[in-house]
Amino acid sequence: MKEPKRHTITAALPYANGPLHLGHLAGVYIAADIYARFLRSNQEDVAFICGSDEHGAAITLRAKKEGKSPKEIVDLYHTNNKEVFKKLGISFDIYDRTSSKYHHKTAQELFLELEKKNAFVKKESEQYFDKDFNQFLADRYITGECPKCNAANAYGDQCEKCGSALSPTELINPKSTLSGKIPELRKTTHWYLPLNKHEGWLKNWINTGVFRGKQLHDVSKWKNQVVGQCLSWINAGLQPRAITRDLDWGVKVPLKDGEGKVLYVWFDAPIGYISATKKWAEEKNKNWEDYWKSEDTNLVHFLAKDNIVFHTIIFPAILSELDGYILPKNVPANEFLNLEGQKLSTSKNWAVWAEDFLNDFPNQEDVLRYVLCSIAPENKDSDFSWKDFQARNNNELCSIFGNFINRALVLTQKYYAGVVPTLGELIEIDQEVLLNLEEIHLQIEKDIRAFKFRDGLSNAMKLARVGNKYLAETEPWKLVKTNPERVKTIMNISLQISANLVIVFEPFMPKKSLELANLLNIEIPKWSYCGNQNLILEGHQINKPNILFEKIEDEIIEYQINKLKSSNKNQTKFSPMKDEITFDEFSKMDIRVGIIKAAEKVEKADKLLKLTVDTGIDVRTVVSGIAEHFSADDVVGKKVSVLLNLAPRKIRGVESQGMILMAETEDGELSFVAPTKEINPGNTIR
Ligand code: B3M
Ligand code: ZN
Repeated sequence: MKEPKRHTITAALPYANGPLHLGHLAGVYIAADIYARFLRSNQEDVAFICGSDEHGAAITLRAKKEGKSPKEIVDLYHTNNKEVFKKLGISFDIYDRTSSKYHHKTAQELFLELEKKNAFVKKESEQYFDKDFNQFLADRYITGECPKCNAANAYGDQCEKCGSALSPTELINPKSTLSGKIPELRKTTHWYLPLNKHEGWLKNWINTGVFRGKQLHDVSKWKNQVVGQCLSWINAGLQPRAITRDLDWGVKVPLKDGEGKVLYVWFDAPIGYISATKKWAEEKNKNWEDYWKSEDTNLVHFLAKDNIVFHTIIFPAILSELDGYILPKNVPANEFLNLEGQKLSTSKNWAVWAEDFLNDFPNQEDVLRYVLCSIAPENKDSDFSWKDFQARNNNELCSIFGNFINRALVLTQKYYAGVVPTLGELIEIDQEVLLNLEEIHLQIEKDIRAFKFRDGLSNAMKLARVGNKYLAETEPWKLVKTNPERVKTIMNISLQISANLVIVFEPFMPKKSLELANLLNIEIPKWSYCGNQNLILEGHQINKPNILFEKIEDEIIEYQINKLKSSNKNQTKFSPMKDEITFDEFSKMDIRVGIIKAAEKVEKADKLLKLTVDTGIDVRTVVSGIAEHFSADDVVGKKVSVLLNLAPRKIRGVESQGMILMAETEDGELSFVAPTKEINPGNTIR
């Protein structure tokens, strides 16, 4: 297969229902941007497409919560998110929006084209309806008990606790989120995409890359988890999927009998890629069809794992029914980014918001890009922590990359007033370094083309390391008096490495790359110059040195950690409330004040203490898992609360008769629970 030189790169359209956080960036946008930037640097033809997804329940729910209209919500977040992407250097060719007239028109045209081709089936079904609000309920407007894990408050389309995909009628005890009442089932008619009919070719295409007899892509280049997810959907059997909804916010169904209905958000949103491309092409005087209908165009969708099925099954099914459209060449979906060891959650405010980062760390966007790419959840979930962020900045960007550049620039300034010295005779160490220069960039290119951006970045960093080590080993500052010719060669080579770093870092850290190019007084060279040993000519004047990266102090990091913890809406800090019990159930427990008379460690059990407890009515043995917090001596004489009527249990061969109640902090510290005034053992606690 010949590699095409034209690329349509899409990044999932973020819902315009809230601000962007680090999870979005690490999951989708940084990876997509690196890919797009690399290809542009390699002078390939790129359309990098994104925009706001402005339909669906995500938007209307948010509007309702804030007492605003959906339009007000999408206007606000569309503008904000667009700005944030720009500040982060995400180089979309167009950042469009799906509420635009242009998109509505495109989506309606494609719907009609499909309708004409009989790509849909129309079906009547029963759906939940809220009588008080006189409307059908979108999946997200219905909550109830999850039939799979029994969590309360699962949504009509998904349980957030166990991740199962659901349909509203599966929920146990469904409730309308509008009126809070039990919704009723009513008949309604919708257009369905009969995915069952597409099952065969989809399965074959995903397994082999072959569609209509043509080898479209190399399956071995798809991520395992993406193929795995697709196949598990397909193997479970594809069902017809409704692509219209009874709603008034969205793209209207352009048919008489479609009144009061709109296109399902997951039908119109991917079409948003197409309408955005059309609009961009119009503005740039290009032919949009080159980007969607030409077989030598690479269509690549970047997104997070919860969007895989829409881009590998539903959208391809739609594309396959339309005239001449290509299918995605790859869908390099990422997994999720966690935050400080916990699942990111916008509702619980357990998130680092991109806008906050930009305000708190001015001019350090690229540090964020660097860190998020280094830890990107490419093949499994990964974790962002502030301490790691600091360490990567201080120990990698400052101590290696920054240190090398600074030495190269300062010494050139000092010895030659900033004029690039002549390259003299090369010795082994020079040749080795120059060889590295050539090899590393080829590796980076390979990594990026394989969507292994973490590896690519780590190899770019390797080049900085090579430079840093080269200067540390050759020690030009020691040779300058004794062997000035040798120093010229060393400095020339160091500057060639620096110029190469401009190129290889451009996709990853575009602003730093530009800053470095400015320091070297060069334009950012195209990728094809990578590996070149004569990027900066002898006699060229470079600019005054300036620090490229600054250390981040502990206080700054502490501040961020505290900010995160204090804005967190607690839910994640404490275990969730247990299921309700009756008073009778509670009063079955016999809890009393007791006093610990003696204590000893349980043999071969680090956590256990064997306590002798005077309960007022008897003296008994209780085994307690507190040995990591208290020594035997600490606890003798302590007043405690004891659950007396807990069935005896053998713990490590010792029979425990009851349980000592302990309070536990979120950091796992333990404290006895005891009366605050003198109360004798045997008295009850209720
Ligand atoms: N709006 C993003 C999400 O699920 C969704 C992507 C649409 S891409 C066509 O958060
Ligand atoms: Zn569940």
